[in-house]
Formats: sequence, C-alpha cells, structure tokens
Amino acid sequence: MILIIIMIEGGHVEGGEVTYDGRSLIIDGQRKLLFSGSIHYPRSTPEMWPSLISKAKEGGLDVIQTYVFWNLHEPQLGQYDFSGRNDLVGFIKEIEAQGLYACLRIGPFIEGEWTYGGFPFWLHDIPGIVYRSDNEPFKFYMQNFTTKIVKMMKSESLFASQGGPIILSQIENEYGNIEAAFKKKGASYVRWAAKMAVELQTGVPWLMCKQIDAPDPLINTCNGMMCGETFSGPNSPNKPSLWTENWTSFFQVYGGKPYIRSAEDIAFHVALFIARINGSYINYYMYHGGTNLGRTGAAYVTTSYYDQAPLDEYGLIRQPKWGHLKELHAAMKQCSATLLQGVRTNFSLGQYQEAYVFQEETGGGCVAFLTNYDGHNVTVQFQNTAFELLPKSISILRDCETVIFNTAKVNTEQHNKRILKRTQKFDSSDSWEEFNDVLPKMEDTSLESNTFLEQMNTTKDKSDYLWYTLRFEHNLSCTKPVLHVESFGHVAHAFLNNIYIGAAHGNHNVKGFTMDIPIMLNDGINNISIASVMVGLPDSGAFLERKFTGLRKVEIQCTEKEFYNFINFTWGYQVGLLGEKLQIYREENLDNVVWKQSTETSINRTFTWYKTFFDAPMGNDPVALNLSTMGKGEAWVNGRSIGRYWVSFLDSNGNPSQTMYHIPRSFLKISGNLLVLLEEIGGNPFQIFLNTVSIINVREDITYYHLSQ
Ligand SMILES: *[C@@H]1O[C@H](CO)[C@@H](O)[C@H](O)[C@H]1NC(C)=O
Ligand SMILES: *[C@@H]1O[C@H](CO)[C@@H](O)[C@H](O)[C@H]1NC(C)=O
Ligand SMILES: *[C@@H]1O[C@H](CO)[C@@H](O)[C@H](O)[C@H]1NC(C)=O
Ligand SMILES: *[C@@H]1O[C@H](CO)[C@@H](O)[C@H](O)[C@H]1NC(C)=O
Ligand SMILES: *[C@@H]1O[C@H](CO)[C@@H](O)[C@H](O)[C@H]1NC(C)=O
Ligand SMILES: *[C@@H]1O[C@H](CO)[C@@H](O)[C@H](O)[C@H]1NC(C)=O
Ligand SMILES: *[C@@H]1O[C@H](CO)[C@@H](O)[C@H](O)[C@H]1NC(C)=O
Ligand SMILES: *[C@@H]1O[C@H](CO)[C@@H](O)[C@H](O)[C@H]1NC(C)=O
Ligand SMILES: *[C@@H]1O[C@H](CO)[C@@H](O)[C@H](O)[C@H]1NC(C)=O
Ligand SMILES: *[C@@H]1O[C@H](CO)[C@@H](O)[C@H](O)[C@H]1NC(C)=O
Ligand SMILES: CC(=O)N[C@H]1CO[C@H](CO)[C@@H](O)[C@@H]1O
Repeated sequence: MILIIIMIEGGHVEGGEVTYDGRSLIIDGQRKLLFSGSIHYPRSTPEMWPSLISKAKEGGLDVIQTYVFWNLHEPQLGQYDFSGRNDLVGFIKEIEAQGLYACLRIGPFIEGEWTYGGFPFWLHDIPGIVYRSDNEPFKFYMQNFTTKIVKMMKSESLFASQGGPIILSQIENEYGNIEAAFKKKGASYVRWAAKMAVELQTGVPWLMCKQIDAPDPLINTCNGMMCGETFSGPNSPNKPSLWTENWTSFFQVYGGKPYIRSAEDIAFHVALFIARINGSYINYYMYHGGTNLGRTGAAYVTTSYYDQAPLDEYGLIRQPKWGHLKELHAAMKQCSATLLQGVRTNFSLGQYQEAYVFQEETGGGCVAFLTNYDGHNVTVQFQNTAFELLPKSISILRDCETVIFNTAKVNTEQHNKRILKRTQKFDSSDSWEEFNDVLPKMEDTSLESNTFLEQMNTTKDKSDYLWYTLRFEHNLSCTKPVLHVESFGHVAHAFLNNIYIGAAHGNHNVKGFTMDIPIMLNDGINNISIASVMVGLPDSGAFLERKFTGLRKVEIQCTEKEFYNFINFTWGYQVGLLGEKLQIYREENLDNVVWKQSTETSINRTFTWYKTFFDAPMGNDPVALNLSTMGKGEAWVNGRSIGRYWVSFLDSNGNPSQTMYHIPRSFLKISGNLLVLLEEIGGNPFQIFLNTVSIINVREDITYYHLSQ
C-alpha cells in the first residue's frame, strides 16, 4: 500500500535495502507486488524517454526494466560511449526522477533480438575465446564490462541500497537454454558468474532468468508467455516467483507477420501467475519495443520492434492493451497487502474451474481468483454466491465478494485507432538525385583468398555487405550453364560481366539458401561479382563465436559431369559499398561522389543511392516514412540511420512485414532535412510518403479495427 502512495505522489523513490523471501521482494522492510515493463533506452531517443516512462507509470508500472547494450557502449576494445541514446545513467536517472524503480539486466550477453546478442564484435578476435563458458579470456572481458557498469551505477548512487532506483540486476540471460552444450564448463560458468556478480556488492539481488540452477543467493526467474502454467517455481522456498519476460507480443522478422497477443490473454496469464505461483513481480517484455535504429537489429529482425506492445513503436498508447493492463494493475494493488501476506488455498469449482484464495490470518483481508480455463461461460458457486465466469478468464474478487476485475472483459472505452496522415509525397522528379554505387572488379579488391572467407570475420561487422569477385576463363562446351550459389548469409545479389543477373535470400528460420540462375557466358574471360548481405548478426545459441556466414559454394553447372567448382579459385573481396566508405549519407560528404538528377528511368535500380531534402511536418506527432514502393536497403536522416528496410520480402499473405519506418522527431530540424536511401534490389522513390502518426480514441461499438502497419 505504501508503494501505491509513493507512486501516486510521484517524486523521488525511497531506496533502501532490497532483500527477498519466498513471498516477494522486500524493499526497505516492505513487501512488494511489482509490475514492471521493459523499455530499452537505445531503441528510442533521450527526447522520448520522459514521455515513455510517464506513460508506463500512468499505466500502473512500478519498475522499468532494461538490458545494457555492451556493443553500443564499448564498440572498440577500451573505447566507451555513453552519449545520446547510449546514456544509460541518464535513462536510469529519468526513471528515478519519475519515482519508479529500475531493473538492470546487465547480461552482458542479452540476446534481445539485438545484433550479436549485445556482444561487441571485437570479442570474436580475442585469441582462444569461447563465449559464455568457463573460459578465461571470455570471463576476463565479461567481468571487466560488468564491473565497469556496476561501478558507474554506484558512482551515481543509483542502486536502491544507495538510495537510488535500481532494485534488481541480472547477470547472464536465458543461459539455461544452452548450458548443456558446454558440458561441465556450463555449470562452472554459472557458478563463476553468480559469484562474480555477488562480489560486486550492489546491495540489491541478482537474477538469472530461465536458469533453474541459479546458485544462491541469485533468484531464478521465468520468461515466456504463460509463466502461470510453465514455471516450475523458484529453486528454493526462500526465493520469490519473479517473471522477467512476459511477452506482450513477439518480435517480428522480415517475411513474418505481426504477432497479435490480446490484452485479455496477457491479463489472464498475469493474474494466473499471481494466483497460482504466488507471483509478486511481473515484467512485460516489451512495454515499449521501439525501433532498431542503424544496424542494431539481429538477423532478419525488423526495424520496428514489438510495435504491438502497450506503448507502440512511436510511444503512443496501444489500446486496449495499455488500459486493460492498467486496470489489472490497479485491481491487484487494491489487494496487494492480502496477496503478499495472506495464506493461499485453492480448490476446484468445476471440471475446468478453480478458485485461488488468499486469506489474511489477522485483519480478515481476502482475495479470490475464480479461474475458468474452459472456452464457455459457466456459472460457479463460490462461498454460496453464483458467479458467471467468461470463457478463458479470471475474475478477481476483493474481500472474496466483489468482482473488481475480469481478465476477459475489456472496457469499451478503451479502444483507439492509429491515424497515419500523409504530409508529403516525394514525387516530383526534381526532388531526388541518385548515385549508382560502383561494382567492384576483382583487380580493384585489396583482399584475396583462395578459400572462401567467413563473412562476419571479414567485414568485422563494419558493413552488411561483402563482395566476392572472381575472374575466370570459360572453356565448357555446354549451351545452358547455370550459376549455382549456396550461402549461409541472408541475401545474395549476383552480377555477371557487369550485368545484374538476380538475387536470392534466406529467412529467419532456416540457415542458408541456394540460388540458381541460368546464364550466358562469354567466350574467354568472364567476371562474377556476388554481394553477400547480412541483415543483422545472429543473437542466440551456443558457440556464437564460431557461427559461419557468407558464401559456401559457387559453381557453374552444365551437365552433371561438366561444371566449375570455384571453391578453390582465388577470389577478391571488398568489404562494404563505396557510398558507405565515403559516408555519403552525411551532408558534409555529399560531394564525395557525383549525383545526378533522378528521372522516371531511375526506378528499379540495384545498389543505388537516392537523396533528397524535406521539411519536418508541423507539430509534435511522431513521423514515419512509408517505404512501400522500395525494395531493400537502409535509410538515413541528417546522417543518422533510421534502420534497415526490407519491403520486398513478403509474408505468407503477400504483404511486406514492415512498410512504415520511424524517424525520431529529434533527428529532424524544421527544414532542409537530408534523406538518403541506399536501395539494393530496386524500388520507386517517387512513391514514398512522409506521414505523421497519432491516435484517436474510438468506442468499440462504433468503429474498431486493428490497424496493421
Ligand atoms: C578493464 O580492462 C582494462 C584493460 O584491458 C583495464 O584498464 C580496466 O581497468 C579494466 N576495468 C575493470 C573495471 O576491470
Ligand atoms: C505459494 O504459496 C503457498 C503458501 O501460501 C505455498 O504452499 C506454495 O507452495 C507456493 N507456490 C509456489 C509455486 O511457490
Ligand atoms: C491446487 O493447485 C495445485 C497446483 O495448481 C494443484 O496441483 C492441486 O490439485 C490444487 N488443489 C486442489 C484441491 O484443487
Ligand atoms: C458469455 O456471457 C456474456 C454475457 O455475460 C455474453 O455476452 C457472451 O456472448 C457469452 N459468451 C459465450 C461464449 O457464450
Ligand atoms: C578471422 O580473420 C583473421 C584475420 O583478420 C584471421 O587471422 C583469423 O584466422 C580468422 N578467424 C576465423 C575464425 O576465421
Ligand atoms: C578450363 O577452365 C578452368 C577454369 O578456368 C581451368 O581450370 C581449366 O584448366 C581449363 N581447361 C582447359 C582445358 O583449358
Ligand atoms: C572482366 O574484367 C576484366 C578486368 O577488369 C576486364 O578487362 C574485362 O573486360 C571484363 N570482361 C567482361 C566480359 O566484362
Ligand atoms: C579444394 O581444396 C581442398 C584442399 O586443398 C580439397 O580438399 C578439395 O577437394 C578442393 N575442392 C575442389 C572442388 O577442388
Ligand atoms: C525490376 O527489375 C527486375 C530485373 O532487374 C525485373 O525482374 C523486375 O520485373 C523489375 N520490376 C519492376 C517493377 O519494374
Ligand atoms: C503506403 O503507401 C502505399 C502507396 O504508396 C499505400 O498503398 C499504403 O496504404 C501506405 N501505407 C500506409 C500504412 O499508409
Ligand atoms: C516459453 C513459452 O512460454 N513459450 C510460449 C509462448 O507463448 C506461445 C503462445 O502462447 C506458446 O506457443 C509458447 O509455447
């Protein structure tokens, strides 16, 4: 109850010693029922943080949870960056200023659909390194970074034990999923990581999520959609049931459809977690997803991240999710004293119906959860009163009498609709200028090798693009040769004798793809150039340091007997595109290349840069580009990347996974904003629209429809 008062009054949270027992976290001697939401600071901008955090607070959250993004903070070994979107301290201080708590998931492996799971790529080149194992080089760098972050938080007095907002920290991340792959070194690594973390003496508990063997005093926690059903509970009776990731939706990949998880379903599982496994901390993953700006998304992950969360990509309230959960939080807070102190009993109310009752031993407080797992309405008798239970729902009864919330009953006021207003079309042909990137020839490349090079180790993640170039003398007799390419990269584009001959791509769920293109060869010398493209680095699995991407095989096939296998030929390599090297997306570098006016013939060109200038839409509404007529590439506004786009990869219904691309307001000035697009497949820039995004409230019985992207 005290917590609620603090929340309503706002202002500074009173930190204090954070401990726990089998029932809950205990902050400054008070038991806590806490609702938490993930908001990742680099997936929005510092200008957006105050409003995101205040909407989270208004939605009934007590805690903001974030990962710490190692590869943003230490892009080069020993060179740190905590500025702008990387201002972790600023983000935590904003949480504190709004009177909320923070949960800091340091990792420093985070997965998180973030490129390379948050690891800086230089880690790959540390001799003898094996990530996330009992391996000395890895442990050295993990400890070094973790220590750096903890010291930074301590020096700003941000742990609750120092009077700050951080009540929990996390070490590692879902390691239980891969621990077995490391055999004995998995278990010893878990023990080392726990000990290392505890020795940093933060004064607040450490968590390990999805880690059933989390050593004392670390708390093992649940991640998933249905922790009320799937969690086997804490690994000690002295630890509380905490849910660190209750997925409000699911991340989206290119080629995939948005995952719509209903407000009713989320509310059901949150209530069940509290009722059935004494849950006292629930975190929504994500509460605000945001945008994978730049090249920060992991393999195939869309630039828009968890747009279906209670706060959408733009930070706008998504109804009915936000409002329904707000009501659930308020209902639970009314009962929190009983939930945290009462004795729980449960009994059957029918074949698919169950009651969970929390009864205070003194004072008489009572809370009941009447659960109906069935898909039909049923009427049950509870304490001599009849209650009608909606299908797949939980009714929450204050004083075990009055229904104060039903998970399946969404308030009809709580609906809204996203409005996209077109403010500009980039259609007049004089508005665009273009530059065709240069196709590298073998003799221009500075790097040669007579075996295929692994892509990530060659690019060092400086670019998504790696060119493989080859010159060979043709002497086969066949008339219908086929270029056959096998790749572990994500996309391949092939050129033969300077002509584009085609592309192919893989998808998130299958490693690798093949491409077969009928070709015509010149007599004598022929040139092949293949661009192998990554759409983010992998972010999961054991032995990430050994992952192999890029081309695996290139052949020209005639007949079964007559073919060239180019695997042992000498190939020339070029990392990245010329425009990237010259950074022509920055205004000061535009003159590094010669741009020409775009015309109607500029449509559908591969590896072409387009630039134009535009004025910001009036007002403060969020801004987005509709790139529905483009193919695949990356976009920059005033020199800052707003992310990769990939519109040509259609989902199983024939729709692009993402057409709207967020331009954070703070990237814009009033007029003369430079927009640069790198288009790799072919698109039409004359049909691009600038939009503002807003929401209006609508009543369900009048009009309500889910607006997809
Ligand atoms: C991290 O390692 C560097 C040397 O690589 C050292 O200078 C620094 O003090 C270490 N930091 C911590 C916090 O251990
Ligand atoms: C929840 O608390 C009750 C006592 O109130 C206890 O019997 C039960 O084992 C606990 N459940 C879990 C999953 O911890
Ligand atoms: C109480 O709940 C537990 C766990 O959900 C279940 O195993 C048990 O059968 C329930 N008890 C009764 C009496 O329904
Ligand atoms: C359940 O009951 C409600 C009214 O209490 C009604 O609106 C709804 O249609 C019923 N649902 C089913 C599946 O019978
Ligand atoms: C990675 O590239 C370096 C050269 O930059 C090379 O020495 C090393 O063997 C490569 N490692 C792997 C695993 O391919
Ligand atoms: C045919 O071309 C391949 C590849 O250029 C070369 O290895 C081979 O020696 C050539 N064969 C003849 C008969 O010229
Ligand atoms: C292949 O590349 C070489 C060297 O750049 C060039 O001289 C030759 O004209 C090219 N051949 C074709 C058919 O493009
Ligand atoms: C390529 O070279 C390797 C090592 O020399 C050899 O084992 C392999 O058979 C060669 N492959 C082809 C297709 O010539
Ligand atoms: C774009 O060009 C490709 C060949 O490069 C062609 O297959 C495709 O039909 C063209 N698309 C449009 C819309 O013109
Ligand atoms: C994006 O633009 C296309 C036409 O260029 C249009 O059909 C589509 O509806 C627009 N998408 C949105 C979400 O406005
Ligand atoms: C780990 C986990 O809980 N996964 C579940 C996530 O939710 C979906 C849909 O409810 C389930 O299918 C998964 O099993």
